[in-house]
This record gives sequence, structure tokens and C-alpha cells, in this order.
Amino acid sequence: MRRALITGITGQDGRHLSETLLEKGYEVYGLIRGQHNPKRALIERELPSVRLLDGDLTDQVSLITALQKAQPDEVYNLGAMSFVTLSWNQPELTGNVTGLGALRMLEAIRNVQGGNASSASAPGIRFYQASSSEMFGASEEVPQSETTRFHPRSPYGVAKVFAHHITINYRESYGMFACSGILFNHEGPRRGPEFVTRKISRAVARIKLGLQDKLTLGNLDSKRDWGYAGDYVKAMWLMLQQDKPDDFVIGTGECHSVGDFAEAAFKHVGLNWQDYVTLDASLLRPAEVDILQADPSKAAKMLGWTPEVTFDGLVKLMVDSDLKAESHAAR
Ligand code: GDR
Repeated sequence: MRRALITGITGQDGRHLSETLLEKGYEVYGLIRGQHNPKRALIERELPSVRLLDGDLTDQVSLITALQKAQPDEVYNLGAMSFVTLSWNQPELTGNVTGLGALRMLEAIRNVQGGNASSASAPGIRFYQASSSEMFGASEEVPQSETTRFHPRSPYGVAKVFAHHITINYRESYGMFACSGILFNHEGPRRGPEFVTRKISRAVARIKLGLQDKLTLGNLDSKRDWGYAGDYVKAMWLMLQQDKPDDFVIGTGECHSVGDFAEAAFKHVGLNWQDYVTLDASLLRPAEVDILQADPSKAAKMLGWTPEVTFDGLVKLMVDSDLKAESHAAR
């Protein structure tokens, strides 16, 4: 039985990836942080066969211990301080967790393998790094591919660039099977309510049910390539099944503005978004990323990966899920 260790197990992607790997027959271990982590109970309820190990990306000994306990064939580093807005308030924490966290895990892998990345008899642990389209930031090129130059616009984006390059560096320095997936925004009902798509879908459901009057947003003009998280975790797994480690852009190739998302979400419940959306300048970011659109042709060609859920399908999935959840909560 193959074994995988996932950091960021309690996040949206950690939960989707666990399900995908469990379906494939993996034994799944998840690193969980903190004594009173409220998400521990969620994982125990939703994914009872996942084995939780205490650890933290800022504590290298805990990573080594987790690797020794899990003895994984594959490590998926999804753990990060992942909310771009918060990264301006806590830039040092962001650098430590999102940037140096990847380095600590790579070093921990080297440590448990006795300093060797791999040998013919011990092929070594395969490592996946969750890189992000935020690394492209203000890049001049649209759409963005694996060869597009990075110009990150937030402490989060800068930290992800470090993690991305250190992953490549460990591959080149030590021959590690280390891959980066440059994932564009991926959403779904499990997305945290601080991110714009879920903020919108939740508000639309609550407005429709009479539980809320208005939705306050920041920049309506920024454009993102939004896909479904359930599709994207499959690409992570595919990357680690290839003959050679490599980096891949993962996205739909389509992009829409925040305003487009709001319009489609309100339309799905028969409402006009302009009657409900108000703007708040305090939600604008110190530096914005105007447009992200993926060129996922390398992933299509080499991994055979294409997304299944369309933009409209994603909006409906999220709004319908929130309508169900909010109507239960209102009872
Ligand atoms: P992003 O996602 O920063 O792209 O990073 P987010 O959903 O937070 O923002 C997308 C765009 O929407 C605009 N926006 C708002 N954003 C939020 N959160 N709240 C608002 O009220 C609001 N109004 C407008 C933002 O300015 C921005 O332009 C996500 C994260 O998951 C990262 O961790 C990941 O790496 C990238 O996607 C790919």
C-alpha cells in the first residue's frame, strides 16, 4: 500500500486530495498544527481513515518525526498562510510558513533519507510543492505559462516564489523527485469564506434566504482563472506519477472578473447583483494582481489533465451548496 503525507490537511485542497488518494488505496497521513485546532474534529468526522500527526511547518523536528512515522512514498506540501490579504499584516509569519516551510520539509526529507535524495535501490520520497499563480503577479504576459517571468505583488506571492525556486534547486542539487504545481485559483464549497468566490456564494445564499441584505466587496475588476479544487488535486497526483519531476501550470485557460462571478452567482438565484453589491475601499489591496489566466497546455499534453467543471458549473455548485447549508442553519 502506498503512503502519502499531506501538510495543510485541514484546508480545501488537503481534504480533496485526501479523498482522491484514499480512493486510490493510499494510506494517508496529515500533518496537523496546534493544540486546539478546531479543524481536527472536522477531519476526524469527514475523513476518519486519515491518520493525523502533530507537526508544524515552522518546527523542523516535527517534520522529521512525521516523516519517520508516516514513511511516505509521496509528500504533498499544501500547508501555507494562504490568504493574500493577511500576508501584508503578517509578512514575517508568511515568509516563515509559506516560504521557509517548503525548505524545512525538503531538508527533513533529505535528513530521513540519510542525506541522499534517492538511489537506484531506494527511489526516494516524491515531493509536491503547492506553487501559486500569485507568483506571476504583475507579469506582462497573458496567458501565463511555466516560462512566464514572476513579478509577485504580495508578501504571500514573494514567499511562494522562494518555495518554488527552492523546490527546483533541491531537484537540481540533489536529484530529488520534486515537482511544483503552479495552480491558478481553485474554488468550491470547501473554500474558506475569506476568499472572494465563497464570500460571494455565501452572501448570495443568505440574501436569497432573507438572512442578509448586502454584500460588500473590494476590487470588482480584477480577473482570475477560477477552476474547481476537486479537479486540481488530480493534477497534483499526476505530477508525482511521471517518469521525471517537472513543473506544471494548472488552470482552465479562461478568466473572469470578480464582478462577473458576482453577476453569475446572483443570476443563478434570480437576483440582479447590482441591487445588492456595495463597495468598500478598505478591502482594496496595497498592490493588486489585475489579471491571471493560465496556459495549461503543458499539463494537457504531458499529464493528460484537463478540468471538468466549467465556470458556470463552479458558480452553481458553490451557490447551491451554500443555499443548502444556510437553509439548514436558519432552521
Ligand atoms: P487570491 O484570492 O488573492 O487570488 O488568492 P481571493 O479570492 O482572496 O481574491 C481574488 C480577487 O478578488 C478581489 N476581491 C476580494 N477578495 C477578497 N478576498 N475579499 C473581497 O471582499 C474582495 N473583493 C474583491 C481581490 O482583490 C483579488 O483580486 C487565492 C488564494 O487561494 C491563494 O492562496 C492562491 O495561491 C491563489 O488564489 C491562486
